[in-house]
Formats: sequence, C-alpha cells, structure tokens
Amino acid sequence: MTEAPVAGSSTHTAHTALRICPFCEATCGLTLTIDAGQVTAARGDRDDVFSAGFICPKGASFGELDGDPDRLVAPLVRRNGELVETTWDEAFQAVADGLGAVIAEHGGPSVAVYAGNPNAHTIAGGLYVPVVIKGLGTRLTFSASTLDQMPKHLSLGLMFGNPLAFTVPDVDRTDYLVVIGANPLVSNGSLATVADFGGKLKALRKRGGRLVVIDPARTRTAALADRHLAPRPGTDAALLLGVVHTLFDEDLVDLGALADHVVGVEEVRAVAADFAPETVAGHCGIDAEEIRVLARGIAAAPSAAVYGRMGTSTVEFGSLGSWLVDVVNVLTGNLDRPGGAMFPQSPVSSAPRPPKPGRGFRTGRWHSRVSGHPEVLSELPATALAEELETPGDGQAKAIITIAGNPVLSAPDGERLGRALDGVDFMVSVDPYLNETTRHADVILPPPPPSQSAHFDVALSATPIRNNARYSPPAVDLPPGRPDEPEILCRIALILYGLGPFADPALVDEQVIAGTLAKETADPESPVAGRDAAELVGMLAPGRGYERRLDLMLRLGPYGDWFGARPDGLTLARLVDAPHGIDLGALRPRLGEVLRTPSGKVELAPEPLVADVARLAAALGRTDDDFVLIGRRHLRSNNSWMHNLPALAGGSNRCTLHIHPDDAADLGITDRARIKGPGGELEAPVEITDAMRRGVVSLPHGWGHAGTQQTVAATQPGVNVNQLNDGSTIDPLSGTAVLNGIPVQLAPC
Ligand SMILES: Nc1nc2c(c(=O)[nH]1)N[C@H]1C(S)=C(S)[C@@H](COP(=O)(O)OP(=O)(O)OC[C@H]3O[C@@H](n4cnc5c(=O)[nH]c(N)nc54)[C@H](O)[C@@H]3O)O[C@H]1N2
Ligand SMILES: Nc1nc2c(c(=O)[nH]1)N[C@H]1C(S)=C(S)[C@@H](COP(=O)(O)OP(=O)(O)OC[C@H]3O[C@@H](n4cnc5c(=O)[nH]c(N)nc54)[C@H](O)[C@@H]3O)O[C@H]1N2
Ligand code: SF4
Ligand SMILES: [Mo]
Repeated sequence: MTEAPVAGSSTHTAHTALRICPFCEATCGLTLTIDAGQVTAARGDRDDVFSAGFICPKGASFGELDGDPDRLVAPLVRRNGELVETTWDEAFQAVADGLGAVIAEHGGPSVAVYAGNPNAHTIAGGLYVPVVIKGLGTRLTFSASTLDQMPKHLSLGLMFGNPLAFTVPDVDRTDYLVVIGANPLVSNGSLATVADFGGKLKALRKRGGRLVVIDPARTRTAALADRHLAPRPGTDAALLLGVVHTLFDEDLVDLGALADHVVGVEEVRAVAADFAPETVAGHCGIDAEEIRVLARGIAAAPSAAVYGRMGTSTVEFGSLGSWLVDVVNVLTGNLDRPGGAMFPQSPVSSAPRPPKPGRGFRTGRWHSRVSGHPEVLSELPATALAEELETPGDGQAKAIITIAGNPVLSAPDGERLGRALDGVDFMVSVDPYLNETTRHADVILPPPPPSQSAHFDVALSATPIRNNARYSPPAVDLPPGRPDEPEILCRIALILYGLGPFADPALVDEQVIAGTLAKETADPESPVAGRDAAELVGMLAPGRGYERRLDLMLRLGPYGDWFGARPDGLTLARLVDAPHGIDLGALRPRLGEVLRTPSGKVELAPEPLVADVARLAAALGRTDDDFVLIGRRHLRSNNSWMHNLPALAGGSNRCTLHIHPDDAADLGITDRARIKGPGGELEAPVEITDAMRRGVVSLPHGWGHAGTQQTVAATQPGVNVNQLNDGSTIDPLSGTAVLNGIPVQLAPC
C-alpha cells in the first residue's frame, strides 16, 4: 500500500499510504503522508470507491489524533495505588494474576465486560471482543449499545428475525427522505454509512427530491431541509403513530411488492386507531395538519425513506420509535426497494441461504441480578453496570474488563460508576488513554495508534449505502515488541482459557477458523458444504491471525471465492491488491435472504412492541412544566475522547448550554446557567440561540474531564451532562438509557 515518495522532502523519505478513517461511521478513505513513522498530513483519497475524496476535520486531523503525545505507549499497572509504566510481559502477567485470582474464587462469570463505541471501528472490536466474552463465560456484558442503538436491534430482531438487518435509507436514489432524530451533517451519519452525507442531501434536493428533518433543534441538517418540524423531545413514537394513523385513515397504505411478505398490517391499523394526529398533536407540540402533510408526502413520493437515529432511539419510547420508522417504510411500500430503506450486504456476512422461517428474536433469556432487566442481544443495560458491581451477593461482578469505552463520562451517573469501579477486586482496561474510566483500572493495556493498525470495517460493513469491501494494512510498522489490539485481546483470551500470559495469540484464531470451517463444511447449504476443512485451512492466506480470519470470512461470504468455487470472488489478497477498495454495487432488494422470523414474513406488529404502546398512550396526557434537555454533537468532536487535540478542541466546540432567547429572557439567564436534573446539578456557560425549540435546551456529552492524563482536555474540561441523569429512566424493552428528553430546571448564576 506504500506509494511513491512525496516530493520536496530532502532529508526524510516521506511517503503516502492509504487508510480507512476509523473516527466515525462514514468510513472515508484517506491518503496519509508519513514522515519518519509519523503521520504528517491526511487528505481524502479521491480514488476511494466509497468516499471519493470526502474528508472532514477529524479525518484531516488524523496525524494529530494518531500522534497525540498523551496516548499511552506502554502499559500501566497499579503499584502502591499509582498507575506506573511497565513492560508488556509484566502487564500481561499482572492481568493473569489479577483476573486469575478473581476467577479462581468466583469464576469467569463474575467478570463483567464493558465494550465501548470504537469497537465498531476496529478489527479487534469486531473479531476479538466476542472471544474475550466467551472466554469468561460471563453474562455480565455491557456496551455503548444501550446508550445508543439497542432499540433498533430490538425492532429489527422482532420485525425481521435478525437484529443486525439494518434498514438503511437509499440516500443516493430516494425521492423523499425523512430524517428524524439525527443530525448527519454533524455526525456524518450513523447506522447509515454515507461518506459526504451533506453533499448527498444537497444532491437529493438538486434532483428534485425532498428532505424533511424532524428535530427539536434547527440543526445544520434541519437548515438544509425543505421542511423542518421541531417536536417536543421524546415524542417521536407518538408522532410516527400519528403518521401511521393518517396512512390508514386517508387510504394511503400501499405495500406494493411487499404485500405477500408482511403479516400484522391489521394489528398495526388497530394500534394506530387511537393515535389520530389531533390526539398526539399536543403531546408532540406539532400541528395535526403538519403530521397529515408528512404522511401524505411520504405516501405520494415515487420513493421515500424514513431514517431515525439518536433522537428517536435514546428516549423513553426508543423501541417504539425505532419500530415505527420501519412500519412507515413498510406501509408505504418503501422497504427493500431502490430509493427506500434497504438492506446492505456485508462482504463478511454469511453467504445467503435459501429463504426459510427462523427461530425469531427473543430477549429476556436471562435477567440482571439486581433490577431484573431482561438481556437483549446478550447484553444488560449500561445503566445497570454500577449496581451489578456494587451490590453484594451471589452473582456480583467482582472484576471488569473495559475495552474502548469511557462509561464514566458516556453513561448516566458516572460518579457512582467511578466509585463502583474503585470497589472491584480487579479492573483491566484496553484503551490508548488514561482517562476518567481507565484511571480506575489496575492494568491499562494501550493499543497502538490507528496508523500502526490494520483496518477493516467488520461492523460497519453492514450499513453502507453502497456495498463495498475495503482493507487497509498498517500504514506504519509496529514498534518491535508492541502488540497490536488483536494480539492484546487474544492474550487476554488465552489467559481466560487457562493457557497463561505468554501463549501464542495465533492459537485463538486457528481455533476460531477450525470451528467455523467444521460448521460450514457440515452445513449442506454452505458454499463449502462437504469439503475437507483441513484442506480449506491450508488455503487461507498466511499472515497474522486477523488476516487469516478476514480471508476466511470474505471467502465464505456472499461475494467470496468460496475457496476456489468462484475464482473471481473476494479474498483478502484481492482486497490488498485493490487499495482504493472494491465497489460491490448499489443496494439491491434482498428481503428473502434477510428474513428469519418464525412466520417467514415481515412481522409488522410484534407482540412486545404492540404491548408497549399502552405505556405511550398513558404518557400522552402528561404535561411538564420543566425544561427538557437534549444532547448535541459537534463536527470536531467524538463522544468523550477527542477533546485533547488543539486542532479539534476550542472555537465553537465547547461545552455550553443552548437555550432559546425568549426562555433565557424569561429566566433572566445571560451568560451562565445552573441546571438541575434528576441526578444532580451543574453550571455551564450559555449560548443563546433561536435554533432551539422553546422549552428545550441542549448540552453536549463527553465533557467533564477530570483526573486524567489528557493535558489539552484538562484545560477546557467542561461539565459532564450525564451527571444530571441518574439513569433510572430507560426504554424498558431494549434497556437503553434515556439520554434525550430529560426534565431539568434552569436558573441564572
Ligand atoms: N448524554 C449523552 N450521553 C451519551 C450520548 C449522547 O448523545 N448524550 N451518546 C452515547 C453514544 S451514541 C455512545 S456510542 C456512547 C459512547 O460511549 P463509550 O464508548 O463508552 O465512550 P467514548 O467516549 O466513545 O469512549 C471511547 C473510548 O475508547 C478509547 N479508544 C479510542 N480509540 C480506541 C481504539 O482503537 N482501541 C481501544 N481499545 N480504545 C480506543 C478512547 O480513549 C475512549 O476511552 O456515549 C453515549 N453517551
Ligand atoms: N462529530 C461527531 N460525529 C459523531 C459523533 C460525535 O460525537 N461527534 N458520535 C458518533 C456516534 S457514537 C453516534 S451514535 C452518531 C449519532 O449520530 P446522530 O444521531 O446523527 O447524532 P446526534 O447529534 O446525536 O443527533 C441526534 C439529533 O436528535 C435530536 N433530538 C434530540 N431529542 C430528540 C427527539 O426526541 N426527537 C427528535 N426527532 N430529535 C431529537 C438532537 O437535537 C440531534 O440533532 O454520531 C457519530 N458521529
Ligand atoms: S467523516 Fe468520519 S470517516 Fe470521514 S474523515 Fe471525518 S471522521 Fe473520518
Ligand atoms: Mo454512538
């Protein structure tokens, strides 16, 4: 992947290398300039098959992010209460001793795991976090998913029998896009992998399409829209029920080609009967006629897609909202058709099997010990982590492994979580920074920076608006003796398997490979049915364990070479030979391949969701005198871990409260406000802006930096919005924290 030397550098031999950006879900291809092992510049790779040169300020700061002097270069272990640098061997020995002692006394299931957001962006997160969890045999697994998209997994699971069957708006081809509770111009998109989302929205409007944005704030995305509706926070599910009601009421339901593949339409009609636009208008703070116009617009468009994200998900009725987004897509015939909401096909998913009914999707196969929350996708709510750590008794979490997560800032009531983390017998963190969470650890194992890591989008290959496959080998060699993140996680797994801290990490991969091939060769529907597993193992590219596993997944996948059966198919070697990636074409209808419900059809009215509507009905009459708090993201930020770079921090990227001018005047608030929520009180500087709906204020998350080694972040720490939240309100079906729509009281200070 190393290309020609860069001209004009006489003393160094600078060169360029291509690298997929791991900093958000847009997965842009970058061209890095590398000088003496340091990334000195980054620009968009114009030849990238997916992103075609797009880059944002974070990608452009790749070098600074990669070379941040506060990144840990050596592991830290706690000695006499202090975290001090040590060697890798000593660090892994400390992990073996510390976890070993807990496991000997209480068993692997007493060790909790918290996996954070960057796992969605690394090979290690995709391929090795599951191995660590399996090695523990623990049910105490937590992740950022219950601070984010778990409602979507739940609704996809119940509707399609597959919680990973993401419905992605076909932004390139749609005639009518409804963005509800998302701000892709700032976030660059989420659960819809789109490079240059803003450019594509402009293109949509230029070709005569319509963009409707539903958001209590006039965001940058809303500013681009033909129509902006600003509802009260937390009311998307009611609003969408009003849309569904209108579709039935005005005879606009038309399933088109889906008609034979959907059950539950009449149940949905019955559910929506009580939610006329006039009934929900007051609750939503939107005129009934606006809701009807929205429904008519979606129904009348040649193609349309409704796309919801954080504002629809991390709210009181997040599962209902996530479900209703796709209910509207189905009722208007827009699911699984070009221009609608479509199912991408990941190159590392299984090759399609013939359509057949599945076992469906179930939650609650076990429950959390303290509050009895149902498991969802084998996870418990992140808001339940602290109580599982701190409540004594059988089944208490005695140790924890955090991987790429900072829940002390990102989850509600981090102060309590921090105390709980201090109370465990042993804590390991795999993280490049000493931060608000990892400072509680006994051992911190820092992965190398992105330039020294290979990249493949294991998770995000399930959500692109155009199918593709791209791989970046490390752009810079790892320093001798430094393990990459796959190796770190493999060595933890080997400790858990009882093989000690110094076993060969490749053992993990060879075991996974052998297990996968044994299953595939025995499966009559597999493309390698009946073949000799050992012979297939021998055909895998030599290389590091993760390379062999990626080769395996690509070759068994829908575009794979099926181990020679389709010689033109994908292998890792082919991806390496195509450094700008391989385009696999526009999304195509594939509902039959996706569906795994017991009925073999789209289940439009899953019982748990229908039952939850009663909770929503009860909320309709509720009026609140308080203000309502929502979140806010910034283009030059990423959750909690990008406030440490001079190029990204500062300017408009500040931890301030946004409030409408009339609200500020009523309250006598000018430059600072005191904010009181269910979990605590904070003071923050104020920015007065008519972009906010009246009665709604926003404060970004990921701030409140304290007690860490992030020197730039420490100069502008901000406050931790999640300290206003005690975490007691969750979306009950998915266990997802309510992060948007929190009642707060405001006062000047
Ligand atoms: N109030 C409020 N709270 C929110 C949100 C909100 O909108 N409002 N958003 C929520 C959402 S959507 C999410 S996803 C969560 C995020 O929740 P978390 O994932 O818990 O938090 P992050 O801030 O993303 O922390 C990422 C951690 O990964 C580390 N890291 C970065 N790169 C790597 C890597 O390559 N390998 C490893 N091992 N570690 C790495 C960073 O140093 C940091 O410690 O926050 C949630 N919290
Ligand atoms: N620059 C940047 N990019 C990021 C991140 C980042 O921190 N910074 N984080 C990444 C992560 S982890 C994620 S999950 C994605 C999130 O991607 P998005 O969901 O697109 O990002 P948010 O800014 O959280 O957008 C949520 C929007 O919902 C609105 N909202 C709040 N409450 C409600 C409500 O009740 N109803 C409606 N309709 N709207 C509401 C908010 O005003 C906000 O504009 O972004 C990713 N990309
Ligand atoms: S949009 Fe996301 S993937 Fe693209 S350069 Fe920016 S941070 Fe990286
Ligand atoms: Mo997220």
